[in-house]
Amino acid sequence: MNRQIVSVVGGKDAATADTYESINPARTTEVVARVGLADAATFAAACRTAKEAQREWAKVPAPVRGRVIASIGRLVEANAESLARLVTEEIGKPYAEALGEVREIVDTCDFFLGEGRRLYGQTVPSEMPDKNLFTFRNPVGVAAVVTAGNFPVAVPSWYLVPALLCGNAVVWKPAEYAAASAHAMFRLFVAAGLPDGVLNIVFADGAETFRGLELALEEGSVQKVGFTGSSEVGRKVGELTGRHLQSACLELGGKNPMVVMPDAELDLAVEGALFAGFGTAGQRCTSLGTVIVHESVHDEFVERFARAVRESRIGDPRQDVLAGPLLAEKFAERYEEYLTWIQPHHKVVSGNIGKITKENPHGDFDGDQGLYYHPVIVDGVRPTDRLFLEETFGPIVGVTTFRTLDEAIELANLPGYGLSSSIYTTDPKHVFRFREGISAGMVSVNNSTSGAEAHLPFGGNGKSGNGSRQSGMWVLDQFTRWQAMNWDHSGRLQKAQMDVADITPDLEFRLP
Ligand code: UN1
Repeated sequence: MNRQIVSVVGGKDAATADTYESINPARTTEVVARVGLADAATFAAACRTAKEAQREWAKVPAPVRGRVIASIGRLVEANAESLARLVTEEIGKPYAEALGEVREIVDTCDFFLGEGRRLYGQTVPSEMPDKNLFTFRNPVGVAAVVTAGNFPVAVPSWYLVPALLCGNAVVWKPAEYAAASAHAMFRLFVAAGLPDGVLNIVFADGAETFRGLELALEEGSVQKVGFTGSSEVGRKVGELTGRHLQSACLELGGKNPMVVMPDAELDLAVEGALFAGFGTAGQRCTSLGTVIVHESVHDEFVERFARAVRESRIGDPRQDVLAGPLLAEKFAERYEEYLTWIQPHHKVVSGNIGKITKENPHGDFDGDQGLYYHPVIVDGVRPTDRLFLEETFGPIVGVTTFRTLDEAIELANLPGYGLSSSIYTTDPKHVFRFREGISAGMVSVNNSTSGAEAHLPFGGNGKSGNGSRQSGMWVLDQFTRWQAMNWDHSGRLQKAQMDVADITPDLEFRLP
C-alpha cells in the first residue's frame, strides 16, 4: 500500500515535520497510509488561513451553506461503501458498524441542511413603544476540532457539519491512527464545493497540536475548540481555552453504568450488555463500564452474560463479528495495563484473558496476527476498585450488586463521569427515579449504553465533559453566539428602565 497523505491548508498540501504509519490493526504487517505530520507552527498557520477564509464564508447566505451541507451528505452517501471499507481497514471496526458510522454523517447532514433555512433568531417585544428587539445567531469564527479515532468520521462530522453550516471555518486535527479515513472524509467535504481555507485538515501529534493551539489562541485566530478524547487531555484543553477566554466543547470518557433491576427481562439485558460492553471491542466512549445488577438476579445474569461472551464471534472485521481488534498498538498497551487492575477478590467469569493467539484462542479464532483481545467480564467488583472507578477503554466489563434502587443510583454516579447510562426494568416508576437521579447526559431504558442518534443532544457531565452538548439543534449554541439588537424608531431617546409606561394597580383590592 502506498497511500501517502499530508495536511491540507487553504487548499494546498502543507509542510511535514515527521512521518507516522497508520497500521491495519487486524493485520499489523499492513500499512494503511504514510502520514506526514505537521508541527505547531503549521497548525497555527492553518488557523490564520481559516480566519481569512471565514470572513467570506460567513457572507454566504445560510440557505446556500445548507445546500453545500446537502451536497456533502449526497457525496458521503454515494461513497459510503468505500469510506466504510477504509474505516474497517484502518481501525478494525466491523464493516456493518463502519457502514452505520458513515450513515451517521449522512443523518447529520440531513438534519443540518434544513437548519440552513432555519437558523432562527427572534423578534422580541420592547418595554417601550416604537422600538423593536431582535436576536441573531452569529458564527463564532474559527473552530479548531481535535478528534479521536474510535469514530474516525461520524463524531468529527458532529462538529464539522454544524460549524460549517453556521458560517465558521474549521481546522480539523484527526487522530493520526485514523488519518486515512479522516483524509477521505475531508476530500468528500471539499468536493461539495467548500472554498479553500474554510475546512483545513492538519495531521500532527498531541504535543505539537497543543502548542499550535496555544499559539493560535494567543494570536486570536481560534474562537472555539471542539475536543473528543480522554478526560485527562480534555482537562488541559479546557484550561488552555479558559485562559484565553474561549470555550471548549469537550466530549470525554465515560464509565457508563447499566442497572439491572429484579423485574428486568434478563435475556434482553444480557443482549444489551453484550453489545454495550464488547461491540466496537468496548472502544466507544459510550461503552458499558459496570453492570450493577440486583443481588436476587445476579447469579442468573452473570451466568447468561458469561455464556453469551464466550460464544461471541471475535475476528476479521470484514466479516459478521461482534468485535474486531483494538484500534491501534497504543490502545492495546493501555488495555493490557487495565488487565493488571484485576485483583484476587475478583472473579473473571468469561474465560481466557489477554491477547488472542494460537496458544490463547477465543473459540476457534487464533488472533490472525492482529491486535485482538479476549472480552473479559470481571465479577465481584467493589466501589473502591480502580476497575470500578476509572474508564477502561477496551473489552472489559465489571459486575457488582445492589439491594435498593437508591443504592444502585449512588453506585452508578460514584465514579464521577456522566456520559451515558442504562437501566433494564419493566416498571416505569424505576425508569423515572433512575432518570432523575443519574448524572449522565444520556439515559437508555432497556437498551445499550451506546447508540446515540444524530439528532438528540450528546455530551457529558463531570469527568465526561464540561456540560456542552453536540448534535441536533443543541449544538448550534456551540458554533454561534447570540447577538441582541434593539432598534428605536420613535425619533427620540427612550431610556430603558426609566422611560417605561407605568400602569398603577390597586393592590389592596380583595374579594368580599
Ligand atoms: C464516541 O465514542 O465518542 O452513541 C461516541 C454511540 C455513538 C457515538 C459514540 N453514536 O455509541
